[in-house]
This record gives sequence, C-alpha cells and structure tokens, in this order.
Amino acid sequence: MRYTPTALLTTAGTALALLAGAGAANAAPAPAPAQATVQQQIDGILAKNPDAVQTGKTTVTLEKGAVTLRMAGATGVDACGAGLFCLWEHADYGGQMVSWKGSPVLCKANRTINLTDYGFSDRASSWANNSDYLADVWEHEDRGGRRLWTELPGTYLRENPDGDEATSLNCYA
Ligand SMILES: [Ca+2]
Repeated sequence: MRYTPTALLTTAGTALALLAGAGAANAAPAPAPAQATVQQQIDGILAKNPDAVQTGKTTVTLEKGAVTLRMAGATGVDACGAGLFCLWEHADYGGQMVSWKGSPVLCKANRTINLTDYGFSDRASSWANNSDYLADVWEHEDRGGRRLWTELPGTYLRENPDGDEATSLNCYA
C-alpha cells in the first residue's frame, strides 16, 4: 500500500519523459534525413529501371541519357538546357527537376512517358519546353484521364494551374 504513491510518481515521470522525447523528435527535422531521402529516391528509380545510371550525387540518367533526373539543385528555368523539355517539383522552376531530350526516338515513336517510373507522379508544378516538339501532359498513367496541358516548342510556365496532377506525358512533332 505505501508504495503506491511512488509507483504513481514513477509512471507519471515515465509518461512525461516519453512526451518530452516525442516533442524533441518532432521539433528537430535534421538535414541528414533529407539527403538520405534523395538517395532513397534514386535507389527506388535504379531498382525500378534496369537501364538507369546514377551520374552524380543527385542525378540519374535513363534510356542512354535521353532522360535526366536532377533530384536537387536544378532551380531556375535556365536549368532546362537546349533541346530538353523539363518539369519541376515547385512553382518558379524550383525543387527537383526531370528532363527529357526531345528526340525522334522518343517523340516520333509516339511513346508515353509515365512519371510514376521516375517517382515524379502528381508533383510537377512548373515546366519548360526547349525542344522542337510539342508535349501533352496527362492526369493518369498511359495518357489516361484529362489532358492537363500542352507545351508548345519554346514555351514555359512558372506556375501551372493543374500543378501536382501530372502523371504521364508524350511528345510529338
Ligand atoms: Ca495524376
């Protein structure tokens, strides 16, 4: 009987310690896990695409260089080079970028690019098209659902109104 108050105090003390621990964990989002996330994303892409090659800390190319993913540090519309069409994670050409070479192999063969293959589905918020081809962007895989927007050659948009919905695209002459 006389140990009961002590037991209660101990229990209460443990509960407070647990709460304090949880609070500290939530309040400290360390930068290290963010780096791991980029590598984890790259690992996922490498696992899913046998032809994918990691070309740098934050870059992956696929399909013999036709597709380049830049998982960080590709901010600004100028990051989308000549002949490429590009999607960015954020408005104002920020965050991660995925780009394709507008090539006959890709665009005249009328292939569909599924952004799910690159971990980029429902993420694109701005885009640029520096290729000689048009591109249609779709709501679902395999050009399914609504056509969200069409990119004319030499055009770009800093904040797409249908942001975070794009899941597939195709390019054509
Ligand atoms: Ca979608």
